[in-house]
Amino acid sequence: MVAFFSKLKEGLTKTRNNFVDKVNQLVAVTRKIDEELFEDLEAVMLQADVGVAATSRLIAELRSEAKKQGLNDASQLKGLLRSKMGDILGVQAPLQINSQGPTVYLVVGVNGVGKTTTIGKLAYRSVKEKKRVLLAAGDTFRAAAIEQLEVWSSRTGVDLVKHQAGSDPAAVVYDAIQAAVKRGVDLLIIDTAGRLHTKSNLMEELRKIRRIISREMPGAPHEVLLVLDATTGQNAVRQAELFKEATEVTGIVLAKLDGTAKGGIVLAIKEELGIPVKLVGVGEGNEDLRDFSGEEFLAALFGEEETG
Ligand SMILES: Nc1nc2c(ncn2[C@@H]2O[C@H](COP(=O)(O)OP(=O)(O)OP(=O)(O)O)[C@@H](O)[C@H]2O)c(=O)[nH]1
Ligand SMILES: [Mg+2]
Repeated sequence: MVAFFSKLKEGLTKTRNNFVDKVNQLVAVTRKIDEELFEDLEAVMLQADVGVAATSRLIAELRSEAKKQGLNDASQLKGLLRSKMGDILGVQAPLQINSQGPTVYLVVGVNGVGKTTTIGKLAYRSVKEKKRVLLAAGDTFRAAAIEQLEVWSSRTGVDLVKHQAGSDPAAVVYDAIQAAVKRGVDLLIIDTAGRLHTKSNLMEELRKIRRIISREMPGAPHEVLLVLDATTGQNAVRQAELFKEATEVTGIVLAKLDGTAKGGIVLAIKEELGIPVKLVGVGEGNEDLRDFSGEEFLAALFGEEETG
């Protein structure tokens, strides 16, 4: 537990320098709360990838709250900002679980964002929770992709459904669903090839995969998890928009939160897309994945101690 928080805190150092430290500097040198201060705060948030929508909302709320509470010392704005950020991030959104049979998660995203690694870490965690897990190598595009999932499968001791490289991913998914039901597993996690959100034929393939899952198991997939790379900033929001159009994305996995200067993206995603961030990744190790908690994120970002 402590290890994860330390990693998150350490990983958000660049975002802290780029965001929280600048806010601190602003409120320290400016004693008075005035328009110029709000403009400066706005600029800091925008360049920290908080995004236009979340930034506008935060500034408007700071402005009206400062007035309402009759604040006049700029240093009082910092606590207010943290609490308003907490309101945007909201309460934790747990992963959906199917109590009637196997739970199915479909994992999607652009190339290299961390899909396969997320699946490996999720498999590791689920095995630790005594769940029976099955993986599906739905990325048939490259032989190396299947091998990479095989490594995770043997590392975590879970079975893998795979076909040859170059085969139809929909056929792998079909087999995997049958196997999941027949073997009575608790969780089936389906990997998919990285695809550019702008390539419509690849997005159509995703729709096909999803149709097959729902046809073979009504109610599934129970989560469509879109993995985003936290180091990409605003482009991640655009990716999410297009994936959301192509297929119902139910949750975001924000990978690579270790070492990003653009951690403000968490706020942009929540405010602009309304899709909950469900998991965060802070590295390539087994234990480097956790359910997203807005409170934990803010504590790490603001450089506080673990809350508990
Ligand atoms: N630092 C860090 N690296 C990560 C994290 N997640 C994944 N990676 C690394 O990012 C690279 C890509 O990860 P993959 O899991 O292969 O990404 P992918 O989305 O499956 O990639 P494609 O299948 O090629 O589209 C690998 O080198 C991973 O080890 C993370 O949370 N933190
Ligand atoms: Mg992959």
